[in-house]
Amino acid sequence: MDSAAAHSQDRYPIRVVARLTGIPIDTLRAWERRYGAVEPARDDRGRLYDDADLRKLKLLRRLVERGHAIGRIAGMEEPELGRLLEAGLDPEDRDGKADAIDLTGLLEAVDRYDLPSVDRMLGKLSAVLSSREMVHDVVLPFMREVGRGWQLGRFTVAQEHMVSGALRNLLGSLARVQAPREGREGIVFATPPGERHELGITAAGMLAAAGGLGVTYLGADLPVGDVIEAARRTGARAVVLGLTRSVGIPEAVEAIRAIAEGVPRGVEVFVGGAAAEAHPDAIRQVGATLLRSFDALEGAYRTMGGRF
Ligand code: B12
Repeated sequence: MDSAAAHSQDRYPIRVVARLTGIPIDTLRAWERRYGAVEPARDDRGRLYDDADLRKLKLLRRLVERGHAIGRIAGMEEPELGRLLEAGLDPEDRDGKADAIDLTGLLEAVDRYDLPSVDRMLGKLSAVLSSREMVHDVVLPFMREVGRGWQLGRFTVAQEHMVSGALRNLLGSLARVQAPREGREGIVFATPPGERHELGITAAGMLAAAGGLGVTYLGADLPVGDVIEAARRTGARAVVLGLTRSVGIPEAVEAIRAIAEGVPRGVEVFVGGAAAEAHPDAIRQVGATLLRSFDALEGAYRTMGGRF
């Protein structure tokens, strides 16, 4: 038997397919169950995929990264998927814009402190939406609703923390599935000392992952030296900071100055969030770049090789 024929007999269990395609096991199962993306053979130990399945899954993954909805493309054959990939994606054609996603189920699960359901619903949505749609159409509106609920007394701080944790998990899985492609450097995400509003940088990290950029997510309220050290040790291309609270602005601006001065030459420091928007001159004077919106953030990511 020649080696091509031998290879065509190869069969891979789901954990190997997850590793080879970069698609998490839960997502693979969801793509199969709901959309019949592939129909692997089975033996008594579970699913067995062949090379054609692998090729199709890799194509699907790349198309989803570029903004196609899995529900629309899962049924296509390999040549059609290949043509779609070559054609690129007209942003106007992106799915998911027309229908607002109903967040009622998610918010009710938060009401019940039902973290497994929150995780499950977010997981299901991320299986069918592109990562970018996930951020714009689910995560940001969900964050806003939870924020509003907290202010109105519907949710406690504990419920808000529960949601923050679930979103950090989601960021982790997006960063894993959208592993950076060659030539694209990483970005460090943090908030300066004293700033505990983290959700803006969580969303910013998700968008970076969606664009195929590397994500080093440090979280909120970090010592300046730690941010600089992380940027240095990871060879980061940029640092993205969030600034929401308008209390303690002089200290926060000093922290941003120290980060901008302390990171290796060429590493750009971006700052977004309500308090940053309210102090554009201060941000500029300390050598950082203000991002007024997530669109501006995506523009910055594009200059670093991010694809949307
Ligand atoms: C959730 C929340 C918290 C949570 C934060 C949890 C977490 N893990 O992040 C907790 C409970 C910790 C918290 C604590 C406090 N909070 Co609070 N909090 C909020 C709340 C309800 C939502 C904020 C949020 O994350 N929204 C989701 C994000 C994505 O939306 P956003 O903040 O509107 O940001 C938009 C843009 O600015 C942009 N953006 C934001 N960040 C970034 C980053 C980048 C890079 C980019 C590009 C864009 C961007 O994205 C959004 C676009 O839609 C707001 C009120 C509100 N409804 O906004 C108050 C609010 C921000 N908090 C406030 C206050 C006062 C506090 C406390 C002092 C309360 C207290 N007494 O303890 C502490 C301070 C803690 C600290 N030291 O930082 C005030 C701030 C007032 C001010 N101007 O300073 C607010 C506005 C409430 C209010 N009206 O009084 N808070």
